Amino acid sequence: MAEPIRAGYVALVGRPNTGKSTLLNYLVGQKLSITSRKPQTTRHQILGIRSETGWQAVYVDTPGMHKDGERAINRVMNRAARAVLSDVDAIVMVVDRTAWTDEDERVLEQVTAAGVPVILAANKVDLLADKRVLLPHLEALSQRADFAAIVPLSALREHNLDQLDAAVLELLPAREFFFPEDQVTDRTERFLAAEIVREKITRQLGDELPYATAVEIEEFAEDAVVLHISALILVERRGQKRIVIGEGGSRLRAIGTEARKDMERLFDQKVMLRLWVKVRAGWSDDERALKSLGYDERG
Ligand SMILES: Nc1nc2c(ncn2[C@@H]2O[C@H](COP(=O)(O)OP(=O)(O)OP(=O)(O)O)[C@@H](O)[C@H]2O)c(=O)[nH]1
Ligand SMILES: [Mg+2]
Repeated sequence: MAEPIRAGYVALVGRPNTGKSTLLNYLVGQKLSITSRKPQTTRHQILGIRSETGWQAVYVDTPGMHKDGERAINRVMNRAARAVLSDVDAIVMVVDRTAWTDEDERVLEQVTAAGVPVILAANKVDLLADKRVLLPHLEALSQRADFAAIVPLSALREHNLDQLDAAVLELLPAREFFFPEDQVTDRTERFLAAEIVREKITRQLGDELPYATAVEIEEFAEDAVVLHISALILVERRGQKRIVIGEGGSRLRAIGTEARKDMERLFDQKVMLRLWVKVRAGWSDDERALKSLGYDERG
């Protein structure tokens, strides 16, 4: 008898910076979700859809859950991560190697409260100097909750990802596909373009401009030869605008060059990218302004 078709939603959750988005990108084989070494890179929930013969896993990348709920943007981001938990068929909780922090503990509380099977992924094992610490640590982790599986892996080096696949597949219910086989995300190309610009800002300027920028796409139009994209970079203060533009416009050019290359790869097309920088004071502390920029629970 033929195996039944399986499909399900799988949330990737964890505290900031554990590698959730890196993992999503490798799972779907495309760079959909932006990543950086700065915590709180992901602000929006994004789906990465993986379709194989007989099964479809709809991965949900979420903003890292963290303790500091003071600013509006942080509250909105925590809410987004929590809201998804009860609606999925499985959860992959991502932790960083052998560390176990208060934030991990809080994530675990939320995750177990959701009543959904949880796979624990111990990511970044490539960075472990002494691999012998891993086994006793994984054993200790298994005491913390009733995990469906515990998988040590490296999203960056693509180690042990098949073991994660196998654990996820076990938890997918027998069900028809949710999305057409060729669809890889729920997000528009405009959204992906804005995120690429934000990634380059975060990577190039993260230390100077933590979380103070947002990106809006003002034009996204295709002619016979090239895709024209104009993006507006919003910052909170004039000094930040100067930093984003840089000496004689050099920083903005570097951001633009990197972003354009990624866009050309993702959209498989030549891209003409224009960037603008504008000050919009207090945008990240005002929940209403965030909503108008698309930062609500749904993203
Ligand atoms: N060495 C190593 N680095 C990794 C691995 N996975 C992710 N990273 C790095 O860890 C950093 C954070 O990765 P992200 O994927 O942005 O982490 P995240 O959990 O999505 O972070 P937030 O969206 O901020 O919650 C980046 O610099 C990644 O390159 C891994 O397996 N090994
Ligand atoms: Mg992320």
